[in-house]
Amino acid sequence: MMRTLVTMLVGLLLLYLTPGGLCQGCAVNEAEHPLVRDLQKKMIYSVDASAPPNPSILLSLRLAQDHNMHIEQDMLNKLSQDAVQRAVVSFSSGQVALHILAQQASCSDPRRVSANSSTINLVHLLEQKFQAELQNIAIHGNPLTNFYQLSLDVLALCQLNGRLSPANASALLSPDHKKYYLSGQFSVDTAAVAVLAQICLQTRGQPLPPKVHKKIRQNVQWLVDKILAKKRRDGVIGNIYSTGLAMQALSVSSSYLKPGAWNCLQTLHRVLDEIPQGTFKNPMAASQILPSLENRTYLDVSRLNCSMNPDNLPLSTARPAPPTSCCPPSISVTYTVADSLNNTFNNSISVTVPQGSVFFKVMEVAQDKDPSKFSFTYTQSSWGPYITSVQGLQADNNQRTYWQLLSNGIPLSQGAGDYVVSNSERLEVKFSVY
Ligand code: B12
Repeated sequence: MMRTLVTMLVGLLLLYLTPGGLCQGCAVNEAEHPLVRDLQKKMIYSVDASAPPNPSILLSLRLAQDHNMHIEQDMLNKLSQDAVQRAVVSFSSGQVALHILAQQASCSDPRRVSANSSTINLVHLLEQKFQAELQNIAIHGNPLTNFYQLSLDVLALCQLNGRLSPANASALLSPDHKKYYLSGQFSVDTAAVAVLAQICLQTRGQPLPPKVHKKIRQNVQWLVDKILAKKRRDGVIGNIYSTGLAMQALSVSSSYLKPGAWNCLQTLHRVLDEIPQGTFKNPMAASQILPSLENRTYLDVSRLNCSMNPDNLPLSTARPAPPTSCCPPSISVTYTVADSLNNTFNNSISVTVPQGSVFFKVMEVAQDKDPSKFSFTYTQSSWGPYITSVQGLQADNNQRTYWQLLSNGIPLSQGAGDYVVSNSERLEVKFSVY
């Protein structure tokens, strides 16, 4: 009896002390693993050769258990080419950070990325872009991008021992409404990356001065508590698209969690249930969920041993054809565009589209019908088309304005290129502040 009790206590203690602590064993089991392989394959097949290569995809493939070394090498070459050609002028700081993590995860030196007889030092470039972000905060009060990207920057500079003062980084990522709230909602994604970045600061390099150590502990505790407050009963944290990053954050900060505060396996199973429903069909969504299914985090990129990877993910040469349904019936939706900040316009139209159409299609049909009211522009981003203007009214980062997508008055958790509309739905694109 006594011996059983002692064994149980020792077991619990070990569980608590091991890295990943509360989340030990929180990875898919053998029976569930085909779901992960499926996600990996879909992600690889959905890579669009005409779009810029996406570092988040290679990063997540590198963190997986199974590998297709040929595909990963090909992606790495394309990323290197893109970086030497465009990084200096066209990449945001967060894009440089993701490229650094993808290179590091591929055991390639981000300080010497070579392609087409040019070489670029991405760590040096990130140091410069990070300074430009800080300067923009000093002048305009907002970063050039956002605090999600600033957190990625700190994470990448920390992992690569780049020029970064932990004292300044901890002040930058301190609790603040403006940093961690978007449109009045706590951004779990931003908080999760900020946790990863600060756990990196705590565990890498020189020991921190006690004051900085304390500050980082307070920051992480605040972020972890806020993330946990966004945990829903079914295990989702924030929404399904922030859950993967939240899982990474919580699994590296187990010493900040009270026992029983989070049931990692419940969250994992909730995520697994969503895979067959196509919830992660957007390759970005897949890339952000994959590491947490394998109980891996972005902090593991420096620990990967590339020569030990099995080359065990064969892909058929023919891509699976996208499902086609002939001649779907038509559905009708109401579509509104409104400037809710200056109240300069508020126009509605009824639009008929084939069943199964996405929001973007509705916008195109409305634009064709009445361009003076429904014209719009977009940029192609890693998540798909990002709406930048309607009726010539442009979103502006320095003013914190954007075009918000809503359905029946509720903000969507997917973009215009992914959200499938339903009959009689009231869709809206609304000029808003975040
Ligand atoms: C910051 C942010 C925003 C900012 C972007 C402006 C800014 N200041 O940077 C604001 C608040 C405006 C915003 C808006 C939206 N966002 Co947002 N956003 C993010 C966040 C936290 C970080 C993005 C980032 O910087 N990535 C790093 C850089 C290096 O990558 P990037 O691809 O170059 O980043 C750009 C694009 O991602 C783009 N962007 C941001 N959000 C979205 C959403 C979509 C659908 C698209 C196509 C592009 C896009 O802006 C980034 C900066 O230029 C992510 C979180 C995450 N997990 O990725 C959510 C996230 C990408 N957003 C999301 C959503 C749903 C939206 C909205 C559709 C919400 C809405 N109902 O209107 C809108 C986009 C509408 C439109 N106009 O097309 C979801 C996407 C999920 C999905 N399956 O598609 C995410 C994952 C958050 C979540 N967990 O729900 N977003």
